[in-house]
Amino acid sequence: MTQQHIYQTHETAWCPGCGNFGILEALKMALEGLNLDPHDVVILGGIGQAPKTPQYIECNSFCGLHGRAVPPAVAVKMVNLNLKVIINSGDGDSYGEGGNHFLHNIRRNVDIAHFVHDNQLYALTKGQASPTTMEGMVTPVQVEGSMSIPFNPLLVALGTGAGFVARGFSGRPEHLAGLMKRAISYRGYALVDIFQNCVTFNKLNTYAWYNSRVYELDDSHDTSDLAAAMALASQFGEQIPIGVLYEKPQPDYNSRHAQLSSGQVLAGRDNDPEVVARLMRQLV
Ligand SMILES: Cc1ncc(C[n+]2csc(CCOP(=O)(O)OP(=O)(O)O)c2C)c(N)n1
Ligand SMILES: [Mg+2]
Repeated sequence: MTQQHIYQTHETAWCPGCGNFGILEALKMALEGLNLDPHDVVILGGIGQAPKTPQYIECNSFCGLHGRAVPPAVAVKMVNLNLKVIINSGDGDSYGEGGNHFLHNIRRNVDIAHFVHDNQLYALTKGQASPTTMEGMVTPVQVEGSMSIPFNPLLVALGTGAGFVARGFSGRPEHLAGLMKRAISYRGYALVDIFQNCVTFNKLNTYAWYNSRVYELDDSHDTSDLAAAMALASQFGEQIPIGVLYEKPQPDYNSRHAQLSSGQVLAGRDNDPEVVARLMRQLV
């Protein structure tokens, strides 16, 4: 049985004014809008301020190691195909330490919605540069300004074959909830990179900075057009598009896998405690 307003949220350790609040609100709206029972949802994160999200909304949750949100998410989906698997994690967690998992899970196309809270730095560890930090931005560690070329997650995802790529903004929670609903409903890996202001450490990409630049894509954008999506993903200046850039149905991992496609998943198997006990005895 499902009903509205069933997702309880908890007191957070985030700073007043943090963009994470808008993302949490959008997530709750999306889950309730899709009428998903908390029992059927798993939210995972790694380590960081953003990856605390799974702890603040009541459903199944798991927080792993820094950069390691994707592997347990893949595992959860594989043992129980009936669960909706969602990652809420940071830009550092997803594209830096977890960059390798990000790339290769796009190729595997496991059915996961990945919501990246992109505040363009490492907030939990006090503001060092992340892969998406803008060139020249001064941080407590990059005292002469970040010298690396920023990572473009949308372009990388499109270039690696992702079937669903979107961008949102924490300051537009209703718009963001719409993107999240589409990403959760998409069958396969779905990336939503979410601009998120960090009031404490990012004095460059502020709420006002994002708010004056983002514009919402309308129906005139053909979301099946990869070249158009790539052109939009490259726009990062005075104007930055938000919305679904690209959506293309393609077979997900489970439907291509011999056992998983026939529904033979671990969660559905009988558990013989005697077999488990025998295995345990061999290990001790
Ligand atoms: C292997 C490893 N490397 C580094 C750290 C330290 N660390 C914890 S969170 C974090 C950065 C988090 O940044 P991000 O993922 O962008 O999340 P945010 O705090 O910005 O929301 C770092 C470097 C760690 N815990 N483990
Ligand atoms: Mg971050």
